[in-house]
Amino acid sequence: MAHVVLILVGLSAFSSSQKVAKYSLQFISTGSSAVIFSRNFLTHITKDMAAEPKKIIIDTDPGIDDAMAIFVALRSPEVEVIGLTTIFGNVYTTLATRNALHLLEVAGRTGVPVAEGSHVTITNGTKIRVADFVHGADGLGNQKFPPPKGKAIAQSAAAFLVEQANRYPGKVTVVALGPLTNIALAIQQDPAFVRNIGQIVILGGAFSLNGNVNPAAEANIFGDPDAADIVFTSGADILAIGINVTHQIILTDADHDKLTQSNGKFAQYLCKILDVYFKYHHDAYGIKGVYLHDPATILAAINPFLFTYTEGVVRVQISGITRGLTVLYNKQKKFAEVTEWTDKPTVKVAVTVDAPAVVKLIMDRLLDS
Ligand SMILES: [Ca+2]
Repeated sequence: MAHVVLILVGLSAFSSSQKVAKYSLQFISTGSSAVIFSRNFLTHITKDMAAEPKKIIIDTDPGIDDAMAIFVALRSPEVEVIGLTTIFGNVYTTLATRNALHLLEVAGRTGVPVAEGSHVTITNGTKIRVADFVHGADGLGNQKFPPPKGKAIAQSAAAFLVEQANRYPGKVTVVALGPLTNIALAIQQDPAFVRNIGQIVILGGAFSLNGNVNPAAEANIFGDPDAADIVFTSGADILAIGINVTHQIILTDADHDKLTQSNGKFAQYLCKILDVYFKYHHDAYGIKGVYLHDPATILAAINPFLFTYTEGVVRVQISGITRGLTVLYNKQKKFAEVTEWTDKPTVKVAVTVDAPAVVKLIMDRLLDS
């Protein structure tokens, strides 16, 4: 019952805008008692929707679905991409930087700065896991694209994140599409970062289901679990989009056909690189389609109402066979003992998604280019 009261209080914070009213109805229709919003959260969102384009920095390890995500962001009038920061994950960091520069050249958006991120984990670990078997050895479907003409800026990713958060306090959203090393470094370098950054939208975690690296862990969290635990417990305003929702968001063979038939430059480019990604999903999951992890997370930054959320404390296992496991404490039980979750800040974790709406938006924006 307490949850229902919270929702109604939250809805009273909406303006009379029709756009917002539509989202409200969609939200109510989920009927999930697990969905908890605070008044502040909803006020924050409605304020953002009415404002000018939201400034976003995409922290990325391109990556085939990263490429889609970057293109969707660049085609979305609701956001202004003010920079890309790079990280290891799908590929090593050097290649991630090269691919980020390349994708901006493909998009004709070379004015967007690229800041190179860490080559090692937050604990200086040099044994990096890369997912070249998912995205191809070059991260972009083994297409042997020519090297980009542009270069990364001199600033590190973490320094760039800190600088932009200071320049536009409360106005910058970081969309983190790879391991969280750069974000954790920004938090360590500037204690004010968690207050100055508007929101951190994270693609990461497997909440209440198996991971995609192993049964425990999702790939981005597994890439640097120590960094992920720092970020989740930092007190920043965090939305986490885990594979428990992104595995419902599938680009099908039929959608692929539509991209193939499109004259749009992004659609044509993506058709070149998608084959490797389709083959991996067919072999690994037995599905005829691909999961849209990264582009869906961009849409969560643009319109959080495409998802519903629960709120709680997330801790990350940093050792042992469950290294990279994300465990959400939903605050329903009051434990007698002090736990590793006690008194830690809460984050919002996606629990449901309007998958058809998300796929349609991604397709519309990729086809219309
Ligand atoms: Ca990624």
